[in-house]
Amino acid sequence: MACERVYIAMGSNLGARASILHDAVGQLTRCEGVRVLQASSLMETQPTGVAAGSPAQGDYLNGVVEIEATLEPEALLGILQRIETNLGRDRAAEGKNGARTCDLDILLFGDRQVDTPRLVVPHPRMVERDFVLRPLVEIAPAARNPVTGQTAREMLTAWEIAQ
Ligand code: PH2
Ligand code: MG
Ligand code: MG
Repeated sequence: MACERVYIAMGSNLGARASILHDAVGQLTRCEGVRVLQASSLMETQPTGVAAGSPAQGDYLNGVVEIEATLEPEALLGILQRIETNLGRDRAAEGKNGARTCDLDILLFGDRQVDTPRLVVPHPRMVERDFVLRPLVEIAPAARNPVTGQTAREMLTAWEIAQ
């Protein structure tokens, strides 16, 4: 199976955020079929998309990890969900956009496009999220979205113009 360059967004706004995210990278390092290449710095960001009337949430730490993967996207998704669970994530309890100990989302998977009920790649909301684009630009400004043709740098510039 081919080797793909993959970017994964990380977020945490519950518990010991920095050590949880470092632990997530450590667990990725030990996964077969995954080679961690680099990780961005962690950025403190305000939670977005919190539904009106739902409990207040703490700020997130967000970052992006670059890996090489010799796995299929769905297999990598399974690994990421297992790491989230290992790090205390309880999807059943948290609700949509609720606070979470660890969220790991596939942003880009080489030039692959995936659209299944479980997984959509490139991540459809990455262009709206500066908490994803800023750390991505830090480590991979030239990473390209195969659907739009935009680089990470161009996506962040477009986000900034739209504000
Ligand atoms: N993740 C969300 C919803 N809102 N806001 C910030 N600042 N950071 C996140 O990682 C984040 C969010 C859904 O996964
Ligand atoms: Mg997620
Ligand atoms: Mg997410």
